[in-house]
Amino acid sequence: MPTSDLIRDHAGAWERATRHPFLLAVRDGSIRTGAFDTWLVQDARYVADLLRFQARLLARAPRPAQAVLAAGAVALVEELAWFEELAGRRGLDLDVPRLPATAAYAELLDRLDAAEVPAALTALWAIERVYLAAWTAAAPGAPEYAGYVAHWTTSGFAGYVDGLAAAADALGGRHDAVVLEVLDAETAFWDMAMGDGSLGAA
Ligand code: HMH
Repeated sequence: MPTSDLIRDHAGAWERATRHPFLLAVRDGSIRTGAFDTWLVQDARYVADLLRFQARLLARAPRPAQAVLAAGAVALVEELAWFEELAGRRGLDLDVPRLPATAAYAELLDRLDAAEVPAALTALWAIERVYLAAWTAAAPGAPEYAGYVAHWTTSGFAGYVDGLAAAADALGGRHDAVVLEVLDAETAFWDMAMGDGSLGAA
């Protein structure tokens, strides 16, 4: 299967994006509140960008890929509502500019928007597969973060990722270059959160 080959053949890039110090610090509780909040606010921006990309991909997807992409788009809308609720609870302003890694990732999504459907769908699979693996590496998480970690490691989410893999594999091709770009963008996103304490340290 092309998607499983992409995990096997790029193990180092997957490792960098999923065993990141940010995630290990969420697991052991040493993450600064400011770093976590920076990540959360930037991820809310990112999910809005991802929804736009995914809706466009749905519009041009072949018939068998429609159901999984449509369900995923609904889940992203729900994720945005969840971020709004979290931001209210944590006293965070979501209306902030994108930091450089978020802007660079948005630019990558724009390029994927112009890519052929098999490459774009494989990239979307990588986006979600790496995210599931990343939060799984943080599990169960320190007590104050366990709820977040659980939210991003549900069996429903894992099933969605499997559905994307099946849809991508059905279209064929390997698409190594876009997958490696996604993995680098993910690593840079975690780096960004750890590098910015501007929202206030714990
Ligand atoms: C940075 N990658 C990032 N954020 C997310 N929410 C996902 C992937 C999955 O939706």
